[in-house]
Amino acid sequence: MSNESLANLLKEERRFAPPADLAAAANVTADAYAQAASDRLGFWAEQARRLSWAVEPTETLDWSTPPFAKWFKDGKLNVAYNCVDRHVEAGNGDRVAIHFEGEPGDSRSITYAELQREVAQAANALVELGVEKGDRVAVYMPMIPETVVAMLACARLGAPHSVVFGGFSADALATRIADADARVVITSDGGYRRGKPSALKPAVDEAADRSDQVRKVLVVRRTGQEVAWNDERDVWWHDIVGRQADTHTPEAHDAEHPLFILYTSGTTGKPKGILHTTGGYLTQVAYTHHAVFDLKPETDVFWCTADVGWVTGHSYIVYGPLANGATQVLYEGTPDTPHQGRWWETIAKYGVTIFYTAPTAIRACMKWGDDIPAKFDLSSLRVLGSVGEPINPEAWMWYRKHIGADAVPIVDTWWQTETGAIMISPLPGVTETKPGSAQVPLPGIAATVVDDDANEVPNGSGGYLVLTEPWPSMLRTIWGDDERYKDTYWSRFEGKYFAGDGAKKDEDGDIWLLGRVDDVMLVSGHNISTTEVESALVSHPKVAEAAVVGATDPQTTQAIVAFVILRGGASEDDGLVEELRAHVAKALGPIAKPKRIMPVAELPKTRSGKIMRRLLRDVAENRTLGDVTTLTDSAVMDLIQAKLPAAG
Ligand code: 6R9
Repeated sequence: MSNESLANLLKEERRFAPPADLAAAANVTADAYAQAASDRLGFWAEQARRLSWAVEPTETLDWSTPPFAKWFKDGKLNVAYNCVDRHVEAGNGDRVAIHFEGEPGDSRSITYAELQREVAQAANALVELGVEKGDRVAVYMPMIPETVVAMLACARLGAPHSVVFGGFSADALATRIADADARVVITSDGGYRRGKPSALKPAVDEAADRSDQVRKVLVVRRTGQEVAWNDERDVWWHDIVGRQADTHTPEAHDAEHPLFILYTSGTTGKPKGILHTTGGYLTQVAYTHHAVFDLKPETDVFWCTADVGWVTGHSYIVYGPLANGATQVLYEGTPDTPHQGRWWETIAKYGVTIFYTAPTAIRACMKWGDDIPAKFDLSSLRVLGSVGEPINPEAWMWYRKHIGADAVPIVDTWWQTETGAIMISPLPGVTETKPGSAQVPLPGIAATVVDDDANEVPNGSGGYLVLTEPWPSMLRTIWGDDERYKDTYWSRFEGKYFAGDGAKKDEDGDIWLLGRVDDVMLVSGHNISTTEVESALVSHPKVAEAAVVGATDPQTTQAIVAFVILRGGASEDDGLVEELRAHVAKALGPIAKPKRIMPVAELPKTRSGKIMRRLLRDVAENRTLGDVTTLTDSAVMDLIQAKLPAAG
C-alpha cells in the first residue's frame, strides 16, 4: 500500500470498550500479553498444562532445523482422551458435549459419557477394519455427531484423518485420497441441505472405484436414501460400530505424531495437504478457545457455524471446545432452512452464549433484513466471533447491533488452515474493539507487517502480514512435500512465515487485514486493497455485498471492477451505479472509484464462504473461467456472465 492512498482509506473511528461485567470475570486479562512477551516459551509451556499428558514434556520448542518445528517433543498424550475421557473422569460425564440440531428438526443431546462410549466403539470398529496407528483415514461427511465421533476415533488410534468437505466433487475427493494414501473412507448415505437429502456416497463410490488403495468404506445411515453397495468394500456404521465394546484404552502418542491432514483449496496448482500434529496443536486450540471466547465450560453454550470440512470446524467444533469440556451446538444444515431465522431460533432454543460465524453469513443475514433476528430472544449471547474474511465495518456494526443488542463484544479472529488456531484477535474482556480490525496478536504470538524488503512498517502504513516466531499449532509441513512447504511460506521473507495476506498497521499499531495479496490491485501506480473498496461499497445503504477485482487496463495497469448484490428493495436504475461510484470516491478518494460496477444476484463463493475473486477477474477480463470445483454453486457464474454485455 502506498501511504498516500492509505491515509484516505478506512477512517474508522468507532471504538467499543469491553463490557464491564465480562472484563471483571474474564478468563484472560491484559497481564497475559506482558507475561507472554517476557517469556514466550514459558507462556506456552504453561498453556500446555491445560492438557493431560501421559508423559509431561520437558522441552517446549525445538527450532534447531527451521522451518521445521517440534513442540513439546518428548511429551506424550492422547487427543481423544483429552477431549472426552478426562472430562468424564473429572465427574462431568453428564454434561452435554453436543446439542445436535438436524436440518429437518430432529435433535439429540449427547453427554460426555455418551461421547466416550461412542468414540470407544468407533475406535474399536476402525481397528476391526484394519486401521493401525499412522494409517490415514479420509472422512467425507455431513455435519452430524458421527463425524465428530469418527475424527476423535481416528485421533485416539493415532490414525491421521483427512476430512474432505462434503460439498466437494468425486474428483476432488479422489485427488485427496490419493495424495494422503488413505485406505479407509468414512462417509454417510447423505445429509440434509436446503430441505432435502443430499447424497454423499455416490462421490465416495466413484472416488474409491478409481483408486486402488481404498480397502474399506464405512457408511453412516443419516438420510435413509438409496445407496449402491459393494459387499467387499462397504460396511454400515450401525452394523459394525454398534456391536463393539464401549471401552477402549487410549495409547499415548508422541506430541509430534500427525493428528490430521487438511487440504487447502488453493487457487492454483495441486491442493496442499496441511499437516498438523498432536501436542502443540491441541495446546493452542484449547488456549485460544479459552482466551478468545472467554469460555466458561460450566455455563456457556458455544456454537461455531463452520463446517467440519474447514479448519474452523476442526479447531473450534471438534478439538478446542471438546478439549475445554464445552457444551456446544452442532447444526447440520443451511441458515435459511426452513426459514431465514433458523440460526436465531436455534440460539434461543439452546441458550447459546458464544456464537462464531463468518462475514459472508452475516452479510447474507443483513440482506434478509433486520426484522428476522428481531423476532427471536438472543439475550443469552455474550461473545460474538467472526472468521474467514476481513469483516466490513458495516457488517461488524450490523452484527453488534442486531445480534449482539448493541452490547456484546465482537472478536474478529484472523488465522489460517496453516496456523491451526487463532493468531490475531481482540480479547473480549481486554480489547477496546474497532469495527473491521482483528487488531492484536494473541499473547504468545509474534505477528507484524513488513514491506517488500522485509522491514517492519511504521504505524499508519501497509504491507504484508508475517509471523516472526514459531507457534505451537503451526503446520509442520505440506504432506509429502517439505520443499513446497519451505517455498510457499518461508522463502519470501527470510526467517519469517509469509501468510499471503496484505495488512496495515493503524496509528495505534493495530492490524487491519486487507485480503490476499493476490487480490491487491494496482491502479495508476497505487496499491488498492479489494477489501477496502468492498467495505466502502457495503457501507452504502443499498448494497448488501460487494466483490471487487482489478482487471487489466491499458491506461491504468488495472481498473477496479465491482460486483454488487443490492439489498432487498433497491432497484438497479441508471442513477445507482453512478451514485455508488461517487460514494466510493467520497469514502476512499477518487483513485479508488470503480471503473465498472455490476449489480448481480449472487457472488461466487467457496464452500467456506470466501469470495472467489479469481473467477470474477476471469469475467472482468473476458476470459474462460478457471477451475470452478471448489465453488458452492457453479450456476452463479452463468448468471454473472449472462449479465455481462448489459452491464458493460
Ligand atoms: C480460518 C480460515 C485463511 C485466509 C487468511 C485470510 C482470510 C481468515 C480472517 C481473514 C481477515 C479475518 N481470513 N480470517 N481475513 N480477517 N478475521 O479462514 O482459514 O480457510 O485457511 O483461510 O482467510 O485471507 O489467509 P483458511
